Amino acid sequence: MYSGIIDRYRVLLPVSEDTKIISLSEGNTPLIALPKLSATISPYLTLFAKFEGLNPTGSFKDRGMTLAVTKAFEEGQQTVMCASTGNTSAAAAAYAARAGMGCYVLIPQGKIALGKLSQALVHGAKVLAIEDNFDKALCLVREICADHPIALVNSVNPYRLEGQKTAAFEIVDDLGYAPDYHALPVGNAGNITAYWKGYKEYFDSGKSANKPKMLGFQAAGAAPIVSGSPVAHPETIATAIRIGNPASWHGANNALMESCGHIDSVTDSEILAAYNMIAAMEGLFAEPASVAPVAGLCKLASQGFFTEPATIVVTLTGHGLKDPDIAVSSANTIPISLPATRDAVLQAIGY
Ligand code: AN7
Repeated sequence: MYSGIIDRYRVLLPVSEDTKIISLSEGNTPLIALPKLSATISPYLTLFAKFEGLNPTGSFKDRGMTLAVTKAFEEGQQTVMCASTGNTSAAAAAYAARAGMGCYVLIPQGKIALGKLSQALVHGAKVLAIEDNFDKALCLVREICADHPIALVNSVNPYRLEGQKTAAFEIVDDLGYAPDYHALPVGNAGNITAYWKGYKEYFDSGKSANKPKMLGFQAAGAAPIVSGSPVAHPETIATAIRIGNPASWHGANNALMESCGHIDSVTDSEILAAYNMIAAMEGLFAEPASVAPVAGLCKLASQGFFTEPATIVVTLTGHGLKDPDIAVSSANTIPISLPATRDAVLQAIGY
């Protein structure tokens, strides 16, 4: 039994035998078959969800954060800092607490989901809400960390991507091969860069015989890579990917080009439809940004993109509980208030 991704993939990661690992037993997330969704989207497709919402802080960020905080601790740093649309701040706060380090997070005021904010607060991070967006927050954090003794733990820190690549290893280890396509949401573009690195490393070392084509999906109001230029005022209900100038833009383009992949955008209403569809049809609750690739596959299938049988893994990057406001406001139903009687309950359920 392994305790976390560094323990499991130690030889493929930049750690030594003496490295003290800061872990919350992240990783080893399930690959869940999506038979009903597959049949609904296209007769050609066999879909699996890599449910990263089941990591300790509820998102894929834990994979990168265990390594970034482990290395910061090893280097003698006492404090970490990040800009975040929410999930990075939750992970940074949790792993910093685990390490006994301080943590500062810069977030766009009013634009992070309640679950994520509560995590940063409960783990004791100092939360600074700026009157601007994520892109500005990241600029500020990069400047400050460059000339202060604070470790930057955004995905511009290469250890973050090294940790995140382990999700690709797990998929190949579970399936026995790489899928034909791998679909995921794109915000700052670190994850698509990291997955591609992971798939390539497994291929190059002979652990898989093939590599997937990478499919990235941005929200239509925050789609700089799709349009080819930065978005000054990104907007989407999927606040996790409300990013106008991705730090790993080059990495994403490289992954798309090398894998012969494709990047596309989906509207907020397409995202909400996918959010409710996967929850109702397959019992999986993922936050809005996470289902952008589900919406994207619906869009591509309806355009005739898939013309032969294909296995596709979709990363569900964050748990639905992260954003309870969206869940309640977008649900097709509301709680029914009743008197506390047997008759009232029976009547309400139609007997
Ligand atoms: C659920 O937390 O950028 O393309 O600051 O939380 O690697 O940025 C979050 C991003 C997808 C996009 N899904 O991944 C942050 C942050 C969820 C996310 C993404 C994020 P990247």
